[in-house]
Amino acid sequence: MTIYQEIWKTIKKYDNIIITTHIRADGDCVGSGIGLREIIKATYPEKNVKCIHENVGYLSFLGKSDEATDEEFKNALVISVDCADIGRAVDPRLTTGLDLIKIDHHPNRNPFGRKINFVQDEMCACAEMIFDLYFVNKKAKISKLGAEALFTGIVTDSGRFKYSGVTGDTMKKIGIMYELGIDAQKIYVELEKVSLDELNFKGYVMMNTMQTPNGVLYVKLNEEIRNKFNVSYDEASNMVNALSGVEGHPIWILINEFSADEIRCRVRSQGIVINDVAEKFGGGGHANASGIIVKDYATVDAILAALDEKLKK
Ligand SMILES: [Mn+2]
Repeated sequence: MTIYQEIWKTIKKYDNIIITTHIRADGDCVGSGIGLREIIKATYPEKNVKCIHENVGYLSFLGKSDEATDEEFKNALVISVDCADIGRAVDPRLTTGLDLIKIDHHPNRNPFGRKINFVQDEMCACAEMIFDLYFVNKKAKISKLGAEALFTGIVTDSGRFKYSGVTGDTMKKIGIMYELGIDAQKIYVELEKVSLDELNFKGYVMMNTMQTPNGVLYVKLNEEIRNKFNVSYDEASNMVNALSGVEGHPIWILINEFSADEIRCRVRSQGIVINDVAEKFGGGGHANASGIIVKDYATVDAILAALDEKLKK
């Protein structure tokens, strides 16, 4: 039996299914969650399927999170999507269900699924895996919302199809989504909306970007700056992309002080592996996109020094 058949067999067995995502929601976790819910609902209309996710402004076009009681969790099959580590799960009740399946595309260091841990870390988005789950099952159906949710997951996690995880297969799946009637133009408009505050904030980030001796670009943000431009912590973190593509600066890092003793670093690179540095400092992620949470600026300086070492030639 393939892993897909195993997952479908498990889904078939349960009347109640709750899908959970990860904290600090992004397009892929919400897109994967809603996509999977829509697939199961369209395929088995009699089942009660919910998706629990954080409600994020720029993803509101996909709909609000469902709600589930403790009792509902206890009587449900729980499927976690796009969540590498159980500590990052959006709802701690995911372990209280009748069974727990993990579906994810990050390195599988924490296989918290009970029997099924379906992990493909070469995939550019978890939504691509969810699409496969739909596509391999000839009896499976999907709604337009489901296809749009999966499209959103792939578009956001692949940086608009620019990252290395994108393959011919990815694009074939996108082609099928277009055939399913998705309104891609509407989705791009939704994803790319910015407020005037965000525009001004982007200007601040660009003007205040600094570099280490060998050219690692970095910018430091804190609550005072976020408040000045009226942007949320997550909106500020997403600004890491504003530092990308600068010629001769293949590593960049956004340092975002979450609270007095919690400084979160988003490290990105082009062509240089940086998750080894992230792991050394207790973080992790992909080869070119990692995150690290530290307690003080002395550690931030050590991270900058370690990344700077990579550019020393
Ligand atoms: Mn993802």
